[in-house]
Amino acid sequence: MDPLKEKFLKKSISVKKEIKKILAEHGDKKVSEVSLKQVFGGARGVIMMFWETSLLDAETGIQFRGYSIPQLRKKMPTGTGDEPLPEGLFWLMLTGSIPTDDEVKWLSKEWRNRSDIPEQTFKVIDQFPTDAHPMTQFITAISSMQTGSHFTRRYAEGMSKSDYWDAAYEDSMDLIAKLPRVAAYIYRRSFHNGDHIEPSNRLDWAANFAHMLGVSKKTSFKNLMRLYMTIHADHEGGNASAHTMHLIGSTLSDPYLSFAGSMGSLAGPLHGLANQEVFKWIMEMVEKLGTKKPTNEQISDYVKETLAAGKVIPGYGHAVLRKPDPRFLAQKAFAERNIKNDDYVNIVWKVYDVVPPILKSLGKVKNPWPNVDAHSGALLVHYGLTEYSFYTVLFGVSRAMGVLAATCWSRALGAPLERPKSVNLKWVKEFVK
Ligand code: CMX
Repeated sequence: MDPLKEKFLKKSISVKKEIKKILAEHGDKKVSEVSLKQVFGGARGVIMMFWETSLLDAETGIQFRGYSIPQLRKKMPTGTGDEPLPEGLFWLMLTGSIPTDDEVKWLSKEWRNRSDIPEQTFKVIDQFPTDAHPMTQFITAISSMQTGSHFTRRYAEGMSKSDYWDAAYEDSMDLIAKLPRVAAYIYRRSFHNGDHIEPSNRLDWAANFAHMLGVSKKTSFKNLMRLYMTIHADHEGGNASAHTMHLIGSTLSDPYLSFAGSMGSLAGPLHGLANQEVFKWIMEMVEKLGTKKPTNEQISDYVKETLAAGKVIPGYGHAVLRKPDPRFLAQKAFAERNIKNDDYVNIVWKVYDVVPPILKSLGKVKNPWPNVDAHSGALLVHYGLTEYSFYTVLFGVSRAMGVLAATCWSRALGAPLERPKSVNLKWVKEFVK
């Protein structure tokens, strides 16, 4: 058994025992009461799911197994770069422990070994017009790789419930290993005339992805990809892409099909597609104003026009967070360390000054602060990745690690079919009487 699988098995057996005991003693305790407003309001704040890999606090932001992003930047192996390696985060999410340098090196190699793409996947992608949205190509490519699912094959062969975790682990490792190449293939065919770049057989997972994208040879671009892939990976279980993964996986649909569904959620503009929308919105502002150096007053007018047109300010607000997103702040700190005097980075920082007071003044926006999507576009454009319709695919490659680690946990803990209750208007009227 491989070292990560062995550690995960040991950890999941002890967690399963602990949960069994807690449920036996406290299973009937109430964790939340649901108001009618929450029934109509997207179930905000309703606790109804177990998600072991990360926990989101409204004030302090995301914690991966108890570690904040600044703590991860200090404690996680960085390999040959100076940002945490996503391999380390995946290890942490599965086992609860920060891996050693050697463990992370093993995982980089393991993912390289599993990264071959089935021939049909390239053919399927090639059937799309090159201007098909990259997320459409990505979701289809993920489904096309499902023919290699261990989970589906073993289920058909009569796999025991006690082995679900093992098959989910194998699929998760394969899928994560393959995604950067698939994503880079989509990028190069859509925006670089199909001039593809072969993977390296020595780079870590995120650096290899940076290499295959081929937009910049700078070491700091590889570091950006390491940071980007780490901070976008997981945001507890209730966000739309994670929840979709959890829901589909609970039917024992395999990790490939669950992940394809999860990416459909990520492709919505209120969720992951917001990173595309942010940059589109900034480009339109620059074009309208005729300058890449707008004043705060000009930005303020543009923000007010956007709101007056009945649109949201992309990259701002959050369903749970009530402070600037630490993932935004981590990207800002990266720009401060690595990028000097970039017009688009400067615009993002000015927008950060201008937007919160305006959103606060509306009196209805619960969180006027930037979320993860407000910054990434300006960093990517700096390195030459200007095609913003691709940005959500980057988010998706990273998100795979969180939702697949959580899927391994769900299968190991025997998570049942998810089936909350819905009601109709007749029920509501009788209830309020
Ligand atoms: N700009 C303008 N209005 C906003 C706003 C924003 N950025 N954020 C919230 N509001 C509005 C809502 O549209 C809602 O208005 P109505 O009552 O008229 O419908 C009101 O403020 C209350 O909303 P809320 O409770 O503060 O926010 P929600 O939990 O309902 O929604 C979110 C959260 C993220 C969908 C919302 O803030 C938004 O639309 N933001 C812009 C899109 C975005 O950046 N999404 C990315 C989120 C991070 C991610 O998943 O990647």
